Amino acid sequence: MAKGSLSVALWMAIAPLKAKAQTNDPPPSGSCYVFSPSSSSVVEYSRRGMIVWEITPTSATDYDFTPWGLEENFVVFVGWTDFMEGEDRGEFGYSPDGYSFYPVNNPEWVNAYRPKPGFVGVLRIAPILDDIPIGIYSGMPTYDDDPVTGEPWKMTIWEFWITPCPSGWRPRLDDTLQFSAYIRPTTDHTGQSMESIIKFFLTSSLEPGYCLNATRETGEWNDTIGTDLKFPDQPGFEITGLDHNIATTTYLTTEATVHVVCLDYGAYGGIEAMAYIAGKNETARLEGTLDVYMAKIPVDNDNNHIADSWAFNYLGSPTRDDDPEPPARIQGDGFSLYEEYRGFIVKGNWRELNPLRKDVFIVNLLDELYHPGLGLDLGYFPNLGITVHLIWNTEHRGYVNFLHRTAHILDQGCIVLTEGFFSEENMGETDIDLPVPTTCVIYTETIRAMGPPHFDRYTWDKLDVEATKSIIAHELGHAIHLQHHGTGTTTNCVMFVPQTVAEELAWWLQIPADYCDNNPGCRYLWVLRPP
Ligand SMILES: [Ca+2]
Ligand SMILES: [Ca+2]
Ligand SMILES: [Ca+2]
Ligand SMILES: [Zn+2]
Ligand SMILES: [Zn+2]
Repeated sequence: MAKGSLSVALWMAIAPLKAKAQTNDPPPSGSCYVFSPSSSSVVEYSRRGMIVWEITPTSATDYDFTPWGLEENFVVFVGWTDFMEGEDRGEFGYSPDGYSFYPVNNPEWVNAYRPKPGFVGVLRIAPILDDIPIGIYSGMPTYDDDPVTGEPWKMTIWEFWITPCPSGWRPRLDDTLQFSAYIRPTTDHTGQSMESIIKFFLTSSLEPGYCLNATRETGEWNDTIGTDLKFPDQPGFEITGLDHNIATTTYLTTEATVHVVCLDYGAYGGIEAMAYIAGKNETARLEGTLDVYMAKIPVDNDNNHIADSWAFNYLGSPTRDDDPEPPARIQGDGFSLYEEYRGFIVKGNWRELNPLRKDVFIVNLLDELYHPGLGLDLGYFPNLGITVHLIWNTEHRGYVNFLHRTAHILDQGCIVLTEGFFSEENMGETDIDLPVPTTCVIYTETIRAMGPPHFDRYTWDKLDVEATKSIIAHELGHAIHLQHHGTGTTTNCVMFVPQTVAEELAWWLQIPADYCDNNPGCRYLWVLRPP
């Protein structure tokens, strides 16, 4: 009985204490600090990245009642939480050095936290604590508290980014682009707004004019003398810089969208954004990257100043000039890859060229000014298959790519085809050849005077037109380095020159309407540029 009464007495002694413990005990308490592996100070603000955070628990305590009074219990870590769920949840583990990271089974071994690389926001990290319900000094059982979540460490994982240039965009005169910069989260872990002045900076190419043969000089901010990318005046921004290259928000904000105007068909450059975040000036990352701090305009990952979306960007070097078609003695047409991309104004409309095809520029005064409607066109010259761009006389300065700067390899001349009326000696005359500016003069009155049946310098016989077309092809042939050939060579060629009266009669009976394929083979002997 004595033994039993002792038990009862003990039970009597514990029971009220236990009841009291249930109402008055503090739960286990504890927290943690978060350190950056690269510094010895705790972290409150950090930029998004692949960082392993070091966690150091604070001392954790619990007090519960034993028959000898309030007494400390041991507290253990039974887990960790970042208060996130599913996909967003980071990992707790062990890191010996702050960089490598290992998962662990025992929450007591945790000293590191690895967030999801994309996480941006207010981060909270806390241990989950439980007591060992035995008094440290007495060894007596105590109230067994439920596990509790400790006081979380709070910090702000921020990011500041700028949106990219649309990937399919290529530069065009007066196009407008939009770029947005964002600071996130908008409110930090202390409840303060993350807003800042946001400043955008443009860097830009400085091509003269807006393509290789045209400019707009108005004295206005958007003429095409200066840089090729500029900030127009726009609400919400102060625009500064000699080249309109700085745009500063006029108010504090966590996001801003700025407009950029393109003033050149070959424009290239980039845009950066800066803001004051957590006590420092910071540069925006390109959206979706960790190590790019500029949005290129246009998208140009191979750095050839040509939009990667351009069909011929794959040809690579901006100075490349080896247009293969149609075949000739020397490949290329004198226009670099970048120049073919930047393009020309042709009769008032912009066009880009094809770097796989040889291009030539001609002003055809003979047909368009002197003899419209006669069907002279370019005579039989188109048979060579060269891509001809017929421009106005105002669209060249002798040279056609005269407004050049980037990736220029050659000043390429324009051919002017014009009327000379009458000459005692020639039906046509060409002063020099490309790439020098070249004039081809056709003496149509001389041709008409020689052509049957009327032999009249003021009337156009059918044969006069055919002969003129042949002479046009002959002179344009000279302009691209073709030479005469005579007796013993292919006679049915526009470059064939009769040496005898018989050959001359034969010429008028069958006026050559093409270039020869062999002997000597004028079709392949021309060149548009020096080697
Ligand atoms: Ca490119
Ligand atoms: Ca070319
Ligand atoms: Ca070409
Ligand atoms: Zn000749
Ligand atoms: Zn020939």
